[in-house]
Amino acid sequence: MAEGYRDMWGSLGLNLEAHEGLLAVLSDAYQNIYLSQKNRPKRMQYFDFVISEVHGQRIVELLKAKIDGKHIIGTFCIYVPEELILALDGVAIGLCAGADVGAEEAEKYIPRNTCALIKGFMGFKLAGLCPYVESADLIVGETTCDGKKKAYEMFHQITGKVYVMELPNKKGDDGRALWRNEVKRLADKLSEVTGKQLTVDGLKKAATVVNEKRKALQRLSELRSHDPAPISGLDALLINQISFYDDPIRFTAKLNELCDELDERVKSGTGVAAKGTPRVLISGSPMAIPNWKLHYIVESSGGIVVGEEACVGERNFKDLLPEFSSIGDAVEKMADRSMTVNCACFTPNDERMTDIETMSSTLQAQGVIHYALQFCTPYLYEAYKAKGAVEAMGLPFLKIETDYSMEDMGQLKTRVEAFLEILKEGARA
Ligand code: BJ8
Repeated sequence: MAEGYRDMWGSLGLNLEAHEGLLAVLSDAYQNIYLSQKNRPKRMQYFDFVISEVHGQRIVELLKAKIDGKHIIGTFCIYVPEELILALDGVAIGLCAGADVGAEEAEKYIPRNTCALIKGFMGFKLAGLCPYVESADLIVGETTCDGKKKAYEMFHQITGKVYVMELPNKKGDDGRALWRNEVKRLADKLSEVTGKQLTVDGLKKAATVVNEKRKALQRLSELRSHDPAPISGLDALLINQISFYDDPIRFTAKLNELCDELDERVKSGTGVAAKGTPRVLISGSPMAIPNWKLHYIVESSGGIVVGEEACVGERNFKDLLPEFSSIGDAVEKMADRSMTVNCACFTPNDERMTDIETMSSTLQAQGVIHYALQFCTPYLYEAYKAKGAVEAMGLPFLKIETDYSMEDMGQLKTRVEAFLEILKEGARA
């Protein structure tokens, strides 16, 4: 891929040598983690192709969209309504990073005890490795955890492109009113950047595109409830990660084709792992691309991941945007829809416990692994309540705190293997 895109990467100001090194490492990791899986659905080929071109063809498409008058809007949080961006002729791109890159550079701006996700997006930019940040016309941040809201100050200093939305800490009426106003403020900001005005028609078209994407992701999620599982957790995670980058209409069509194949697998009892393989729900911090670490450990240790109670996962698609009749109504409904995302940055956040319970039973999970990035205070705190909720259902619970490095792989694998043994014993009893 590299030769054909060198000029484009150079024009975006990437560090060409470091960037080629990164692509080579990622390609090896993908080969070892993804392409070595047995019995994958054929239609995963499309998603393999998207990954192979994630810094190539997709960036060509974004730059072409800019020439055609569209604007690229980067986001870090699913609270930012994607419909609003599309309705104002924008292209929405998720910017979270899931690799341990540029940490030394990042630590010149942010404290060492910052989570890997924040260090990752700062590091990617500072090391000259992120064509998405370079292509973006506007980057929308939000006041979620302390780390993110302070990092955005630095990120704005570095990129000059950051706009921050104020997210409430509580979900009551005052919080809802604040957030509705923030969504309205974002609409004004996007209009200013794109030079376009909101229309009810434009909003309806955008709502259809994003709701269809959510429905396809819901369909995938439902298919994972079958035993044997028709698709690996690794592949399902990858699809969820790609949903933040790919063209939404094409993505939805390709995902529905894959789901048709999975329907056939379910009918014929074909799985990626044998019936009775221990089934695990993962709950916690988001796993940005290319963070495949925990799924890989679980699935290379004899288990299968059947769902993610996470923002790269169920929280992103579980609720559709309802119908609306005017621009004001649409803005309120978009704001209210995102308020159903049960992020640990809220207090209290007991609805997340209900989500974990519901997903565990719908997906027939036999145990829950709580995953939090090191230094992610909100999710590390909520692990305590999650343990109580999961154990009250009679299911085993494992708490994992890790980062993007590979140093603790051996130790994590030992803990996960022991956890899977408990699930097997539970199934035998
Ligand atoms: S709605 S989870 S996408 S804020 S891992 S940066 S919380 S210290 S990402 Fe998130 Fe929106 Fe919430 Fe979802 Fe902070 Fe934790 Fe780091 Fe995190």
